[in-house]
Formats: sequence, structure tokens, C-alpha cells
Amino acid sequence: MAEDSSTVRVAMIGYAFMGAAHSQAWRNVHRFFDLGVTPEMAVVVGRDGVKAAAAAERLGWQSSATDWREVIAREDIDVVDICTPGDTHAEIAIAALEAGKHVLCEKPLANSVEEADAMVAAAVSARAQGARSMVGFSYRRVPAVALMHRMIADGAVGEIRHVRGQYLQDWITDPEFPLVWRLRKEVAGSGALGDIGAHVLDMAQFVTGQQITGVAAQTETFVGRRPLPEGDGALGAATAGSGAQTGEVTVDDAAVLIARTDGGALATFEATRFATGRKNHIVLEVNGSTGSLVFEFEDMNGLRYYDGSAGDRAGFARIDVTEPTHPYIDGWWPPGHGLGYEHTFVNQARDFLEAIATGADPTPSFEDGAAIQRLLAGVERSAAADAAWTAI
Ligand code: SOE
Repeated sequence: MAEDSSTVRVAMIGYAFMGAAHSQAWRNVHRFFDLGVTPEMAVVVGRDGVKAAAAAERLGWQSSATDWREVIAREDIDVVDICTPGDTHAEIAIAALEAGKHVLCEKPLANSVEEADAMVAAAVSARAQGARSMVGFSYRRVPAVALMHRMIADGAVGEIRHVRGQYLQDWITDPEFPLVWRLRKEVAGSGALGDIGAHVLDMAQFVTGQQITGVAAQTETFVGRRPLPEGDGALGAATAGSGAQTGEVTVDDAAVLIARTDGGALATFEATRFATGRKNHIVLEVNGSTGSLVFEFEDMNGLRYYDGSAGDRAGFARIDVTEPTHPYIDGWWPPGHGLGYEHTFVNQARDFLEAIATGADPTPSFEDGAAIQRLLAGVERSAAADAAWTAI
């Protein structure tokens, strides 16, 4: 533990897109929220020493390292923040938890149900020693999504009948886009399904408080082979190799599914990287017996609400989710100014640090992450059986 217990020293493993998003959260969280603890950005870890040192400089870390095992063993490290591809989550998280560190792990939790279960076991043991663990489903920290959760819990839409979720991107519609790590099963675990489908499935279960109990699904890989990348293959920064060499895409490009929940609702979801023109298009709609709520990420500071009790004045009204009484807003700007994608990571860091300071267990827990892993595996089982109905 750091000398001063009100300081938590953080080690972040990985420094690409999520590493950059998490770094700006660690830089800012205590400057906007009154927390019992202050994060210190002690060390960023990456396999390439030169690139890790450059990342430390650019992202604001005190130092850099190349051996995560050595960093996790350090007495002066309190938090391990895992921002690496899914194939390393289990090994790093289990080692960190066994070393008594608090662990924040990017989504999806793991690349398999078996790995997720092992991570849950380590989290349960570590919890008994006071170590906190959380998985980074960051969209739960969009104020409008947190408000949707609160309104549904308060009965604002009545009994839930339908849930409809979309997460649409288009960054690999060009067949010449290279074979980056997100397109290789041995590294990413799955494709659009686990990368963005996991988000919208978690959002749906979070806002409704219901669990998906069965699915029927189809997946598709539209482009089966791609040029091998030059460079580190980071999302968006990848360039196709100069040679004509190609490699097999071993993950889904898209997944579509229908589902039932334990609350008796019917649901439909799609996650794709081939929705040409859709850059990061997330829509979550819940229809209930007395009303509906719709969240759209492209209007992330708004939430549309149809209040069926309004009689002939009923209509979809847009709630401006920027009031201090709305989730997270009390730490930010006056009404009407709004937040961006990056603020969801600050809100996430705030909840994680608050849990550490108060000794509470943050959500989503590793158990919540493992539940999503089971759901992803069920979708893949159904798709492999030509959309056979599959219990989760
Ligand atoms: C790529 O699809 C990605 O970066 C996801 O990995 C993130 O979780 C999502 O927030 C944005 O898109």
C-alpha cells in the first residue's frame, strides 16, 4: 500500500485506445469528484520498452515498465488497471488479485467462460482480503444510461415487454483493412460479438435489471482474409503490410440475435462492424406496459421518454440529462453543457475509487462479467447450430 493510505498508486497494463481513455480518467477523476482516495499514475506497462516510455510521457505516467509480473509484485502498487487484449486478462487479473491488488479489467472480462470463472474465483478470494474488482463496461457510466436504469427501477415504463439493442460500427468494411488483433480469435476471443455486442448486452441487462435466459443467433464473417498488418495493429492506426501476404479472419464480423429475459421480455440485438456509415452507433430501447425509454449514443446527453400516463399529451419527450440531480452530473458542468465519451471513463474511475475508499464492492463485478461471457458463449453455440434456441 502507498505510504499515505489516501493515495492509491495505479499500474496500467496496456496503452492503446483503452489505455489512453483510462489514462485521462486517472488524470482527472480526483479533480472533478470528491473522493476518499487520490490516484497516483505510477507506471504504465507495455511489451515494447521504447513505446511504453513514450506512452508514459504522452499519457502522464510517472514511469514505464515491460514486465507486468514484476510490477504486480511491487509493494507500492495498489491498483492494477488491465487495458490489454482479452487473451491476457485472466492471467494478469488472477495474479494481481492474488497479490492483493484492486483490479479494474477492460471488457469483455475474458476470452472464454472457463477463464471468466477462474477470474471470479480469484475475485471472491481477494474480496475477503479487501481487494476490489470491477469490469469496464463503461457505457453504464453514461449519465443517460444510468438514469434509464433508475427510471425503470422506479417503474417509469411499467412491466417490460421488449428490449432492443444495436451497436453498429463500420471500421472494417474495407477488405484491405489489415488483420489487426481484434480480428484474431486467439487474441480477441470473438469479433463484433465480444467487442461491442458485450457492451449492448450488458447495458440491456443493467437498465432492465433482468438477465437473458435464452437466445437464437446468427453470426457472419463477411471478409474471410485480410492483408497482414505492419506496426502494432492498434485499432485505427493499423496499416496493411507491403507484401501480398494475407491471413484468415477467425472471428465474427457481425452477430444478430433474439432473446428472452427472466422477466418475461422479448429482446433483439445486433452488433456489427459492417454497418457502413455507422461509426459508433448505439441504440437501446425498452418498451414497457406504460411507457418506453430510448437511449442513443449519438445524443448521449439526452434520453427519450414516452410516458403513457400522459393521455393525449403523450409523446416521446427528450430528457436533457445534464441536471445535478442526474447520475454523475454533480461532478461536471452546469445544466445544458453535456459530457462526452471520455467522461464515461472518468465516471467509471470515480465509482471504482469510491468503492476502494468505502470498502464496498463495485459493479459491474467479475460475476457480472462472467455472466456476459456465458451469454457470448451461448450466442456462439446457437450460431454454430444454425440459430437453434440455446439456454444461457
Ligand atoms: C472498438 O470496437 C471499440 O474501441 C470497443 O473496443 C470499445 O469498448 C468501444 O467503447 C468503442 O469501440
